[in-house]
Amino acid sequence: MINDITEKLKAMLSPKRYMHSLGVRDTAVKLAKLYGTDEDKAAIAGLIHDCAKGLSDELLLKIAREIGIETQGIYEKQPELLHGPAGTYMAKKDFKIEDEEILHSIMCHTTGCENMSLLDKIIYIADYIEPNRSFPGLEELRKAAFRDIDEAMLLALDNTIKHVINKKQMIDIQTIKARNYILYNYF
Ligand code: DGI
Ligand code: FE
Ligand code: FE
Ligand code: FE
Repeated sequence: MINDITEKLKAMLSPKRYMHSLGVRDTAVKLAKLYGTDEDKAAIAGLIHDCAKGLSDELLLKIAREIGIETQGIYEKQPELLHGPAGTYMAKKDFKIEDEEILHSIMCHTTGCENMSLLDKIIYIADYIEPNRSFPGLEELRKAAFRDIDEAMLLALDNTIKHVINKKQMIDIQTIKARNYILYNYF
């Protein structure tokens, strides 16, 4: 099954995005092993998380409305924030994924959300630190990821929020909820 998924993704994504997906898969499996959660789920979620990355803004908005997301506001301006939820929709429809934990981790991989599961955190962090990534502060985040996943979550969310502020973009409510959830429960 995972071979079919991999082949299909390779055909759908740009070579760079495909390599990123393999990186997220491998990093997610390492983190799953370390923190003791299902490695197969981590592999599948890591592999497919960006399956909706190639969709047009129009299609992202259309799918979002179809699954009941209010698109007025931030998503009109930044439809790319919807590639997680749209990815969940495609994972069900095109990749026949039914596992709710996998689907949820794809849904919230860009912003995070409240009550993130261990698998959600693993996919969020693996997406951030996989070997093809490079940005200032990455090494610190990589170390944190293998020491304390919640510390890594806070670092990653803070980094994203700073980045979004510097670009004068809106902060997604889910990003705020994710950060408050981590701070409230783990610090
Ligand atoms: O799809 P990837 O590039 O692998 O990574 P991703 O799905 O984590 O998306 C990262 C992008 O999402 C990054 O450019 C910052 C953006 N992002 C995350 N949270 C927010 C945000 N952008 C805005 N405007 N607001 C947010 O709250
Ligand atoms: Fe993504
Ligand atoms: Fe991410
Ligand atoms: Fe990604």
